[in-house]
Amino acid sequence: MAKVDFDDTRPACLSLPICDMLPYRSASDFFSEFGDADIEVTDGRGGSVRRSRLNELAKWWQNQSAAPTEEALNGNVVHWPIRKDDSHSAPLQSVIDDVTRHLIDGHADRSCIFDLYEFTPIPRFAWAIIGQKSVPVKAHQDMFGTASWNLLFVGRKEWSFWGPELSVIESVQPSWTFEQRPGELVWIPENWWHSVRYKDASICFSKNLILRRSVDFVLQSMKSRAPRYAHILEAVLLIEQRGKADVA
Ligand SMILES: O=C(O)CCC(=O)C(=O)O
Ligand SMILES: [Fe+2]
Repeated sequence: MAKVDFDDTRPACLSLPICDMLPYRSASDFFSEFGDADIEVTDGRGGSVRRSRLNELAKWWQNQSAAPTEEALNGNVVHWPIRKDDSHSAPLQSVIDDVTRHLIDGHADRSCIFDLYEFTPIPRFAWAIIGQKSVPVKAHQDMFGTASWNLLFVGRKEWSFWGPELSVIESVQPSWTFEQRPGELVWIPENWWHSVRYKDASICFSKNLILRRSVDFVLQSMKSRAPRYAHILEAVLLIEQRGKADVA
């Protein structure tokens, strides 16, 4: 497959043939494959809201029923964490891996530092994200100063971006706005503000990446917000330092 060349210090919307590689072709394929899954519904920051059956959410998604727990889903998209150690979501791990491999092929500096190691407690920061038509995702920067990719599988979304130098973006015009269509992958560089509006009910896959170039920032951010992750990152960095010392 061809190398994916783009400036990864700026937001990008890339047309990739990756949707052709997915094992399902439509939302109904997706829901019939994973409908039984007992999924964790999280808010946009990854905080757990509650658990739900994907089947219930499918009806809501298709606008055939109210949200299963209205207060939890009102104005929210559903983040379904994809994890190798969870039998329901594990099959989706290969999609996440394929997309990530495709993006980093020939660009090793785009790899996520955590993905270089196999230890079970390492978080993979990967999700399927499901949202209804018209849902707005408020402007935010992704967690801990990670970069991320977001591959749309079904639907249409409108994205707006603001530069990372801004501390407040209220009433500032976005520097870039575009529509994402199925098969297109949005690249979100570290600390770029972004907001999303769902033009259709949509399903996407997404993964956050700790890039080498911003690892100091991520570590500081994790130390203050999520010490558990900071400990894992420190351990990984220590292993790397020792590896270098052994070679020297
Ligand atoms: O719903 C979306 O696709 C946007 C998701 C997003 O920005 C996030 O999960 O951080
Ligand atoms: Fe985001």
